[in-house]
Amino acid sequence: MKLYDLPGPPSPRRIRIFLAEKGVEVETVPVNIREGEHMQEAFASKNKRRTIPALELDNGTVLTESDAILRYLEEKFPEPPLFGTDPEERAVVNNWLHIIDVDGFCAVADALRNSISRFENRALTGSRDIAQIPELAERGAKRIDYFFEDLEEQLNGQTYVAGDSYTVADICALVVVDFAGMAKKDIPDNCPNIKRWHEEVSARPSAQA
Ligand SMILES: N[C@@H](CCC(=O)N[C@@H](CS)C(=O)NCC(=O)O)C(=O)O
Repeated sequence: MKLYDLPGPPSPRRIRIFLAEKGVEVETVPVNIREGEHMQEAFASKNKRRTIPALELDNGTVLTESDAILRYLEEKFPEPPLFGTDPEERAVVNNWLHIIDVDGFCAVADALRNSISRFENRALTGSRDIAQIPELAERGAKRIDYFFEDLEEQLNGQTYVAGDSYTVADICALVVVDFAGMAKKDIPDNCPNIKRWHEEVSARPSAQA
């Protein structure tokens, strides 16, 4: 198994934290997306979507989406369970993974990629050139506020995003909250639950991955 990876960007970090929580080491291949290495044939022939992370399995299959990679790794390395331990907990984890991705990750990506000059004509990841839309950056920033509001409410009275156990929902939420910081959206002062939770999950050794 090989993980195409780079320290810094949010999506590969989800996989590294997950692997660290599992105590599993995987061969990694750095792909420097800042220098356009993902557009070169060596990587593009492996992943035509030209994004990281990508996980190349031992049978040659290449998984290109973080969600699929995380679910594959959970099946391969079931201990400790990170997707919940019963149908109800799994359902809440899955529910929140969707919210974190759509309301959190996509909001931050819209805010950043539609405003920063480095992403001019690269407003979406992938092989296509796509123009920035400044209004989407504005809307993204507003959606980050709403995401914080919803996460704050979810963490009220419970330790972790999906309940009393640390799960992949905490990993993905941590990555999104730190990603929001890159868009200059820090945890708002009126979100004590997120602040308490963020301190706790950031203190786990896996958060350094
Ligand atoms: N669908 C992918 C998207 C991953 C993604 O957005 N990766 C970014 C880094 S965080 C990337 O590869 N960007 C390349 C680019 O900006 O062209 C997933 O969820 O795993």
